[in-house]
Amino acid sequence: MNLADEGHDVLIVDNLSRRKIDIDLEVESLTPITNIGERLKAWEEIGGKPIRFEHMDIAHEYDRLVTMLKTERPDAVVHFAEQRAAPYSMKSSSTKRYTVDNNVNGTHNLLAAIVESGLDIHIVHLGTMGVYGYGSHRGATIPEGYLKVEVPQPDGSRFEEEILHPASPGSVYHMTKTLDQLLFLYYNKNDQIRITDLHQGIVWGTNTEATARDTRLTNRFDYDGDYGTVLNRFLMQAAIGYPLTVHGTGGQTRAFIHIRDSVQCVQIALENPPTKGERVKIFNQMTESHQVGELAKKVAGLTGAKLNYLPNPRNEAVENDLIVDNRCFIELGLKPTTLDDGLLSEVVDVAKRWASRCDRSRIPCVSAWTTTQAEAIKQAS
Ligand code: USQ
Repeated sequence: MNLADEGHDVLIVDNLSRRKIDIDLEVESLTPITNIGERLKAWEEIGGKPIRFEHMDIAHEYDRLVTMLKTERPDAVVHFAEQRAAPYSMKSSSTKRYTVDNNVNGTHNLLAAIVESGLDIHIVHLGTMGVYGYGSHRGATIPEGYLKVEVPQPDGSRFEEEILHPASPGSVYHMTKTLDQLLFLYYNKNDQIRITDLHQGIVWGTNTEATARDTRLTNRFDYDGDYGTVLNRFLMQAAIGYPLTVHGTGGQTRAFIHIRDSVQCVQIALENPPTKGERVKIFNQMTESHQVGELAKKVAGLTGAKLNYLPNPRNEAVENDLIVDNRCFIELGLKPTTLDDGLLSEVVDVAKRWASRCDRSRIPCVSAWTTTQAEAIKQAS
């Protein structure tokens, strides 16, 4: 919607898999989500530039994808077509295999299709901060994708080189995004495909300026243990009087970005494409870092919610540091929306409005990373 507002001709290509996963998991977004046809109609009714829609599974309908690219001849493809939840990806061998099949195939099909089309199409891909991992970086700043290293030579001299930052995924989902990075590296080197990879942090907030224009355009608000992300979950839990579900000690530090900024970043990335032959551009799409336990305390302070420290279902460091370089977006004009009591309260208000739609039994995170974590969750319940 933001891109249509900017005057772009937008075609959505989607297999609507997220809606099917809702049916499988027997849980729905806290906010009611209208079907795609109704959403597009609502957008036009309120004066939005028409957006078209094509139902397609890019991971498995390769020939249709090539034909579509040749017909549409887009300047850019914004690639969001991936299963995006870490807990869902760790639920069972079936969800692990689905996540790898969908995410890796989808990305590779898109790259191969662009080469086959012969067109110069810029890919803007939604990657993740999780590719860098959440171990100790020993106080070092995480660079935007590339790490400067010194390589020792046999004669004792050294040369400097920039390599892709070592990958350290913390879930099968995050692993697929590290695999995407290698696919991009290769196709950029071999075929000079122009690519921007957005290493996004955890999104919080519910509405953007465009989605707030009509209730039929409301965003998803995932609160369940598989798809809900941490800050929105805490805010929603506070809204319904459910003790905040802090995993472990809450010492995990993560990168965050408000949904409005996320939308803004995609636009900035599209407006500043790499040149032909330039290496993959990597932007750290985050505005601030916070410790999960500190966030819980902040939400508790704001709302009076209670904290509940739970056995961590994830196999992750108890505590980590996270200093991130995000100069690329700031230099290109991003004005960060940082954690602000008003915006936090806005999420609580949205959650309160739809509280009756909440299934409290779906709040706990029960997807365990290993049998050790599964055992700990069982013991505690
Ligand atoms: N956590 C809690 N309590 C909860 C939920 C989560 O303490 O109720 C903790 C988790 O154990 C973890 C941290 O909060 O340490 C973040 O969890 P999350 O579910 O908010 O985020 P994550 O699984 O890392 O994934 C989300 C998105 C993913 C995106 C990623 C960006 O689902 O698509 O790539 O954030 S990042 O985390 O920067 O890699």
